[in-house]
Amino acid sequence: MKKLLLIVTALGLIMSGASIAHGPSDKAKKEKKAISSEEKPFGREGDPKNVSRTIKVDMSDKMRFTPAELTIKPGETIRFEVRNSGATMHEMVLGTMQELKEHAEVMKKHPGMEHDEPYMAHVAPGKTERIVWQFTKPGEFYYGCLIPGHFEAGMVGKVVVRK
Ligand SMILES: [Cu+2]
Repeated sequence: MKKLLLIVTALGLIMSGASIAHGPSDKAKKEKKAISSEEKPFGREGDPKNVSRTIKVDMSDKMRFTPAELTIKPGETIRFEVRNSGATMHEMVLGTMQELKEHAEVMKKHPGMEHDEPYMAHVAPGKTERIVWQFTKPGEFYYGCLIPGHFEAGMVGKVVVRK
């Protein structure tokens, strides 16, 4: 009798768990995570299921990215594992040189500005964040840290996309 009660209780738990999993909050979460189809000059948000390779990038208080130059084939989806080995905040923002320069100007005027896009990672000291990006077209693109003063100090790297 005691055993049966346990089974019934366990079943109840499983069923309530299942109903939570299909609730609206879960659906909303999934929608938020949907991969953006927006095509930028330097590519588009990548699907984590189609990652071609992982590239580790380190950011330091010397205002440098390591590595500072990458060669990628058109169509490759890259998972960037972006580590901040410094003691201050850094970020990796992908873009064209013009976009990064414009963005850096905006950041200077609004240092506390909050922004989040699939082509950027804000990384706290000692932490690692990820970007999954597909480079769809050949060209020369860049990644910069747009925290005021960092880009100007040379915190920028180059991505060459070519066959
Ligand atoms: Cu920085």
